[in-house]
Amino acid sequence: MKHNRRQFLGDLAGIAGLTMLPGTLKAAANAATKPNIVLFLIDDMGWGDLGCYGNTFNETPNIDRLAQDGVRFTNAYAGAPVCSPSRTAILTGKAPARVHLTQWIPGTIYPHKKLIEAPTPLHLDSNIPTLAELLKSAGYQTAAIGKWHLGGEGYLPENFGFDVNIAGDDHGHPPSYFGPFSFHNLSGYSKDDYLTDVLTDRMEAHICEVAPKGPFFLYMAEYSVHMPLEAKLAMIEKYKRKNGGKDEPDPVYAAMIESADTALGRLRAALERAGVADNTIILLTSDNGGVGFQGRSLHRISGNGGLHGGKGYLYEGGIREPMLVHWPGVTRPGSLCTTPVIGMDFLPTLARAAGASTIPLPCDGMDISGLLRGENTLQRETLYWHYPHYSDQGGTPSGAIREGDWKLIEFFEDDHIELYNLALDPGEQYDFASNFAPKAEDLRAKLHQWRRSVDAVMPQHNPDSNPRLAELRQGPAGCSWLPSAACRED
Ligand SMILES: [Ca+2]
Repeated sequence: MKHNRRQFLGDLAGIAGLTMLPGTLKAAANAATKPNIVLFLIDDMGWGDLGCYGNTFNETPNIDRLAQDGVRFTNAYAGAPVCSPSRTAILTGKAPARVHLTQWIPGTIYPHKKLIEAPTPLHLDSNIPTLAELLKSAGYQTAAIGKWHLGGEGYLPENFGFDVNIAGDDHGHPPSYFGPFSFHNLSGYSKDDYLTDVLTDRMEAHICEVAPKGPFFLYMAEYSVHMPLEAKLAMIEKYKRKNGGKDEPDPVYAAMIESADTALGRLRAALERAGVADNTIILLTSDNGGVGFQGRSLHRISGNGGLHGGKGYLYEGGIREPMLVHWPGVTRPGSLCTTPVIGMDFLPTLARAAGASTIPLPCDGMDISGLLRGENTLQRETLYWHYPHYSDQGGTPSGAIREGDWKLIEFFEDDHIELYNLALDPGEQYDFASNFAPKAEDLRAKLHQWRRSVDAVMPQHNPDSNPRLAELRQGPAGCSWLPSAACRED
């Protein structure tokens, strides 16, 4: 197999484009020096939804304090514009295109769109080593709390290297944020219990249990702030008063973000109480851009900080993410990093921090610990995305490349391209494809070459294409014709 787990465990390989990790092999011998690692993932949160990213309505004091204590990235990207492939990028260090998991699981079928989408697997490939397995082999206690969305029975977090799994299964979102709940290893509770708070309770108990025993890796994957929009009433009322009763900014969305912020605050307090705050890396980000408009909603949910598009698009609003890293003794308080980074970078970076002896190859990410130290040493010219799918938010099959300040998006339905300069035009309002045709063609050629190199699967011509029926959707097995909220799991 190309990505054999056993091979990986015995393999002495380097990080893609880099070499081995000499110092960290020695550090591996001394577990006491290993930092704890918390990957705090908020679902579907837009680039501009946090106070530290310029939002003046949402209240995020704890996340803002994390930014003050660590480094804030302004050009951090998700590996994909929707959940499952973005999480694949984070947990495997591989581009979603390479492992052919490019759509949220299980996806939606559009029988009459212009293109037939690339096939979507129903779970992450068991042969692909994960960050959890890597850290476990480096002596870490591993836990996943919250959303998984990379498969159901047989493909749960415990099947991919996590010792503990609380609430992680095939749910792409909760049926409701209020109890009773029916997740894997999290059920019961009452209608007065709010999911974000319940997960935080479990997180606190978990930290209390594992912190004294040795290094730990916690994949804290909030279900919030994904649909359905549901928050605690008192908090909603606070934001309604704040915006004078208007629909925008959305008071429920703001309340959901505040609950996620409170969870981050409680995480840091729990680390303090356990005496490990000074030896714990916290990396906070989201898996894809915020939802602009959902269903028949006439008001905007996330503005994505003024970026174009949102979840389900390869425009910046769909893939550029808030990202904060606090690594005591490494990151400089209140620092800023403008270098582009991407979800696949987390695995090699955190593996190196943990003193892992091997990095499974091929790896599409790079170790960004130099950037965390404030050194602009990353040798990387290009970032790539491949989304051969239709999204429920309106995105169409497309691919993208960023090189320096230039970004090209190729739309597969008609092969047209759009070229943007993100330094001059971060909102992607001015398409320069015809003005800078040689540049556009150069980037298109690089994008095609990259797709060949990772064996990316392309969508195909649809003989049943019918513009009049194009919006008809068919759910996966068990679902009837959409729209049906019960079938929407992205
Ligand atoms: Ca998501």
